[in-house]
Amino acid sequence: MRRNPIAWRTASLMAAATFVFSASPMAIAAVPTLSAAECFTPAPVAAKVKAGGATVKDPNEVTAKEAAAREADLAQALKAKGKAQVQTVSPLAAVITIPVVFHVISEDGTRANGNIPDSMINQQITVLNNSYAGVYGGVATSFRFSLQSINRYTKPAWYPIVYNSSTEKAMKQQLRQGGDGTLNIYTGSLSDDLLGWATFPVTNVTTYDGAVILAESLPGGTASPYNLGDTATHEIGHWLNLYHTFQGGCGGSGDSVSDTPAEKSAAFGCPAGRNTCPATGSDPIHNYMDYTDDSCMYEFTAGQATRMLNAWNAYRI
Ligand SMILES: [Ca+2]
Ligand SMILES: [Ca+2]
Ligand SMILES: [Ca+2]
Ligand SMILES: [Zn+2]
Repeated sequence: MRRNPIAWRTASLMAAATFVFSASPMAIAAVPTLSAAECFTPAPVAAKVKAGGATVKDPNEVTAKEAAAREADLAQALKAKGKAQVQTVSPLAAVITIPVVFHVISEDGTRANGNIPDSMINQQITVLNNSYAGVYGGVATSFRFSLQSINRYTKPAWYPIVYNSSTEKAMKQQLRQGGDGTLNIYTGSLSDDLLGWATFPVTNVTTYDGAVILAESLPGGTASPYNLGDTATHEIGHWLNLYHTFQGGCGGSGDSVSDTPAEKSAAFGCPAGRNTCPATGSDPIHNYMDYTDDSCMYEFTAGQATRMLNAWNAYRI
């Protein structure tokens, strides 16, 4: 990805600091391979960045080791619940409606500083329902979304929301609602040029669980070309256990989904015909789990739908 060199220098310093003082993604990457029996997976975080955006460390990067540990954990968690691995999804037979709680964080109550209107949130829910139903393209997944409440907070100390900060953790601890299958979404201005980040599902869901989304990326927002609501679509894909389409690059098991062609690196904009790996198929630039513009991404695959349903069965019910 492209980075502003000055911003990247600052970000590198921040990365060094977080490595020392907190459980940063770098620290997580250093965790040795976990056996399935240990049944423990750290809660890594996945994100989406703007083209040219700097980031502390691309938080989406999961090492091959960690991906392998997570696969073993998924199989173990399904077994522990006495559930069989689903091979294909019949969406009409398995519609799961996810309760959604919105937390709108604002610095001072103005739209410019986070206080987005209800209309943007309602449109976001519509976009989520359409994207996960395959209305814009791709397959229909099992998932639909139901808005439970919109909670507003004017609190300068929480603004902007700083990725992996003690403030973010404390805020979520105070605000998170519902059980393992309740989707808590936090909106605001974000650190590190990030569009959003989300937690992957784990056996023991904590108060850190949820998705953080740039407020102006919601439909009708100002974050063009990322203002059609697909940052939320993407982050919720992570919340349901999907990796980026470019996870692992051209080699290995990639994103652990067989029907998404391997992709060497994130795609930005909408590069038609991009083909960065020798494996069959052009890069999946229209997939919600790439980094392309919102107008360019419009599909999930059958393999992703199956992966999400298995993760739901393993971790969120
Ligand atoms: Ca794949
Ligand atoms: Ca290819
Ligand atoms: Ca789209
Ligand atoms: Zn991501």
